Amino acid sequence: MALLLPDTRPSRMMLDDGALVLPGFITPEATHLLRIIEQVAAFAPFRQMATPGGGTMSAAMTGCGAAVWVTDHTGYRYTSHDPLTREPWPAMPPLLAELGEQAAQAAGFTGFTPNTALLNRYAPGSRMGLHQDRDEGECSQPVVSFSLGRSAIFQWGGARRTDPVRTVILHHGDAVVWGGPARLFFHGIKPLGHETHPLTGDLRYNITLRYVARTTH
Ligand code: MD6
Ligand code: FE
Repeated sequence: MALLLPDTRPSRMMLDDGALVLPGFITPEATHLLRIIEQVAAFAPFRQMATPGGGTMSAAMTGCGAAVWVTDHTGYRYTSHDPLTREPWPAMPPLLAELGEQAAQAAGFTGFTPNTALLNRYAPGSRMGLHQDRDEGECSQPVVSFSLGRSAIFQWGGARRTDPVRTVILHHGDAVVWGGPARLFFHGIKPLGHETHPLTGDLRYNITLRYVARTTH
């Protein structure tokens, strides 16, 4: 019963200059965040999006805020409307933006004003290949990520795809923040195993908060 063990990890783990894990940072708000995910998904359902290469994303995605990252056979972009429902994406819940700002602050980034939250849902076997977050049209603000439910193995590389990759386990309640010199570093998620979490069963959710400056309809 992992939940009954005290969390003895340090309150911050540096990955690189500008990148760190804040273990347990959002644990007190975890059930609230899971409820927010449910509410967003009721309007903008999770879906496995097509990729330009002809495949589909392994994780199911949705989001909220002024714009949300989408992919289809034509490429990646941020849209103001959900291509599935043709409605505007659900508004950013104030708690999400506040927690994002607090996590960024704890990591030394002041003035983070997230206007998009991407929600990822991982089932057993779901993964996210090594990638950079670089469709935002600006890099001055950090990315803040919250992990909920099942744990996952996070891969942390460097500025080049071929740089050595380290692994870190991200648990329910953990936040990761990166920006500054690490803002465009490669990272990914290894295929999820089959254990279960008391709150989410065999699923893992990830919320990434960003500031996006470049948006289409
Ligand atoms: C995930 N996250 O943790 C995938 N990107 O499920 C990301 O790709 C990610 O966690 C940018 C910043 C934080 C992240
Ligand atoms: Fe990413």
